[in-house]
Amino acid sequence: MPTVTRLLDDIAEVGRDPGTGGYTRLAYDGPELVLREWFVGEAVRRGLDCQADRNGNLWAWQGDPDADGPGVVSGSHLDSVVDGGAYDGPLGVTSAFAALDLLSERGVRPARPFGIVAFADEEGARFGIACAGSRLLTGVLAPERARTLRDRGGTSMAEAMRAAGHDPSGIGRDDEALHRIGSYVELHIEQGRGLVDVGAPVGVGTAIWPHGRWRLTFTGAADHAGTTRMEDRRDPMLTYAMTALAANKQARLRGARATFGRLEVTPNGTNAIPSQVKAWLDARAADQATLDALVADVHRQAGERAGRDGTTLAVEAESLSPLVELPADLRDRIGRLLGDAPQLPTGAGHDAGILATAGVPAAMLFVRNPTGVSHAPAEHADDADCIAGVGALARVLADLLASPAP
Ligand code: HGY
Ligand code: MN
Ligand code: MN
Repeated sequence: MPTVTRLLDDIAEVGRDPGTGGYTRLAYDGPELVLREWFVGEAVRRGLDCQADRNGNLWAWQGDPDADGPGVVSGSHLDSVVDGGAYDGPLGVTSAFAALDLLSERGVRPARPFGIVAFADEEGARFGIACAGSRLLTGVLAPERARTLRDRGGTSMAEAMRAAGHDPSGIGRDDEALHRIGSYVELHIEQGRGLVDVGAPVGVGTAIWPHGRWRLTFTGAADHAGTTRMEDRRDPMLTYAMTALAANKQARLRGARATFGRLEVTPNGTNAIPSQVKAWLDARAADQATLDALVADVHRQAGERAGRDGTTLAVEAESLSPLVELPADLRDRIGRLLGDAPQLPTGAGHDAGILATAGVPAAMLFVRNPTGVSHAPAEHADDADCIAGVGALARVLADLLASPAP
């Protein structure tokens, strides 16, 4: 069995819901901690120096980037969304291990250190901030804000890190860890149908759409579902519902994306008009101006509707990611290596985008996803395409590792 397939098989039951077939591997929670141990085991098996940095990101090094200069790094993340797929994140980590094995089998002797990384809390599914580990590493997420983020059960990120054996007091920008990264290549299952549509197993990333998460709080008046006349209500669920319809229409008009996937209704009773509805908007677009206009329009229309419904609206931006143009020189160097591999943007956020924004030469490789489905149990990549992805990654890494650190 090919290495990447075997490695994915090794972790296939970790955090898997037998009912849905989906995976829930939230940062510093049970299943994700099992995957962290798996990562360390695979690193030790290959004689790599494995340790977590102050932000909970896991690194496995061949060679010493502190002594021998910045290395080449590949990897992704091990955490998932709730009830997500098997490939989003783990395909990048398993492919990095498999590519290292391939290079070793071929007798490739790297001229510089090689690192494999599993970034912490990329999905932000537990604490709400996407790419929390790489944002802390690069200093774009303030340590105090991160420490006080809480999950739905009220556990803070600091408490969760401490319970997992990581000291949260030291989180924050880590220049030493950043300096070790000469270049970063992340392989990821494509979250879309771009490669399917062009019939290619592997593609090269060009850009990551700007995107963000906004928390909308609609407040009204709790009351009886049966005795309160419709005209007497101040129902926040109504204002939310009209906002969701408006967001859908405005996104369609702009070729953008708007999603309300998460609600918190208070008191969440069947026979009571809610007092409050919290709704999280995930909005994305191909460029910043379109995204800004979309979000402004949704905010404006939600406010107008609240005025008509006698409710109030508060909007808070929770996590913002600007457009990332992945560095053209590295992208084109990889393009030349991979010949006719198509180049395409993505609407999904990635740690590669956070690193690129921090000035690290970062690149992405995408592996074909036959249905395009992601963040759902149906997410899938064919073995043959995963193997093609490892081959492409190995080719890229061999080229980058051949030249000594600058
Ligand atoms: O939400 C995203 O775009 C990514 O999967 N974290
Ligand atoms: Mn994801
Ligand atoms: Mn991902």
